[in-house]
Amino acid sequence: MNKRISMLFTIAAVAVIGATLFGSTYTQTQISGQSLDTSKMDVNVIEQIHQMGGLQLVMPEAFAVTDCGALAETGRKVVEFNLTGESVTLPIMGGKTYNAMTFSGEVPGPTLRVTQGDVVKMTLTIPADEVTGHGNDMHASQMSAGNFESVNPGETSQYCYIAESAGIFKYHCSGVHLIGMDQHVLSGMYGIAIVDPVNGYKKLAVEKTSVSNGKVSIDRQIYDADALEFTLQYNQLYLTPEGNYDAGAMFQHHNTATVVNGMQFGYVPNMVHNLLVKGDPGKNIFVAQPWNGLELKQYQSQPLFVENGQHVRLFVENQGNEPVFFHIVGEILDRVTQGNRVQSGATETWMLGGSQGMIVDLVFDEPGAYAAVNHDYAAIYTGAATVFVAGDPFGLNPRLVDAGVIPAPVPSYAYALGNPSNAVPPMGMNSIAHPALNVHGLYTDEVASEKIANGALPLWDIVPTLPPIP
Ligand SMILES: [Cu+2]
Repeated sequence: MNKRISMLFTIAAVAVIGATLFGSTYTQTQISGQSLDTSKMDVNVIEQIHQMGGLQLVMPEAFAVTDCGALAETGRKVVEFNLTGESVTLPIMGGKTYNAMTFSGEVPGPTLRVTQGDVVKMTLTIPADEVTGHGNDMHASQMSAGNFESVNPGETSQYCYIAESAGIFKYHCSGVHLIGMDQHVLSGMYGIAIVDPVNGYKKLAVEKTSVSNGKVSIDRQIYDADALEFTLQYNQLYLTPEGNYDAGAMFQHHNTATVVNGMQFGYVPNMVHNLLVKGDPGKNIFVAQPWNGLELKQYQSQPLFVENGQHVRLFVENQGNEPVFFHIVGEILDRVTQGNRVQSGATETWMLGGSQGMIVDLVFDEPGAYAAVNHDYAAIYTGAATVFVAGDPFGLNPRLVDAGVIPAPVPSYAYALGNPSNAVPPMGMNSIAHPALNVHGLYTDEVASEKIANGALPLWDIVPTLPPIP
């Protein structure tokens, strides 16, 4: 049986099962897909259709066209997105490791960033020594599932699509003949595509109030569309004590960890921040600091640094099986966008179901440390707490200047320590460049070396060379 026929057989089988289960809902004609009975149709309507030139089956362009050659000649920008499928061993909290499956050695996989209307040329390569086949389904595409085929070790596969809709979209391991998609995705084979709106992002309006002669009035503050951007991807791990995927735990929704960008508590302070703030690397300034120590290299936790009064844009995706109740302790989400439609403003919490994303725009007004959480206590305590530090809440500027770490006071610690490389998406049309990036993320040493070659700071090498902080 060839591939296409076997797929049609599968669809027919599903239809028959559906008909059996739902009895009267399906007629035999619907199941077998036989011709319309025109004798029962309105004759005038048929005549009208005839006069209009007849019915024609029209498919949206992005759905119909997957021919990379044809799409390359449409005059659209073609963006190549190359991934490899690799099983690797990566650390988990508590000093253990687990058997991860990755796109290109990273969890989450590399972030794709394009502009609405671009052609994405997606190429998946599976190394010959990889233990299993993999696939790739990008939710930013609109193509028949038949295009997402399993790619075997030693093979390369490609598909093309037009990114027609703006927003944040999941991609994940998936293939028509791929068994164990749940294992692959929940072991790390997921990522996002950001599709910037063709006309750019909108300015951000934040409502404040002012008082004059005892009367309160609205004082609307407008921020430019350009923003400092981060990505936060939520997921769970379902592991046996040996670090293998536990399907039984998954089916019972008994996760063993909640991860943000692949790690539990990956964005909290570490010993360097302890030293800066408390003068002692051993005195923790956050309740849980599991990735604490220069020897952890790229896995050492790193907070996210922003300026006060700065437009911040977060691309948030729920990659997992459990809902995410996204909330930032001490802040209000100034704007929530899904697709490119604004869903809410001035919101305390916004919920994401599985495989759902959003863009959160906000401004941190006051200096301080703010925890972005999944406001489900089980998720918070198992890893879904991410620390943003806005401005200079610890008064470190004079000490950092005295030590020669920075030449003059800075509006955020990112100027001294950088922001974690795996939380920062590629630059888009309204991105503010981060002052610096540090090498941080759940990825292999090979990937870490690539990040260093591209200018990200290996803090584990740099920090010991800094003059002592007075
Ligand atoms: Cu896979």
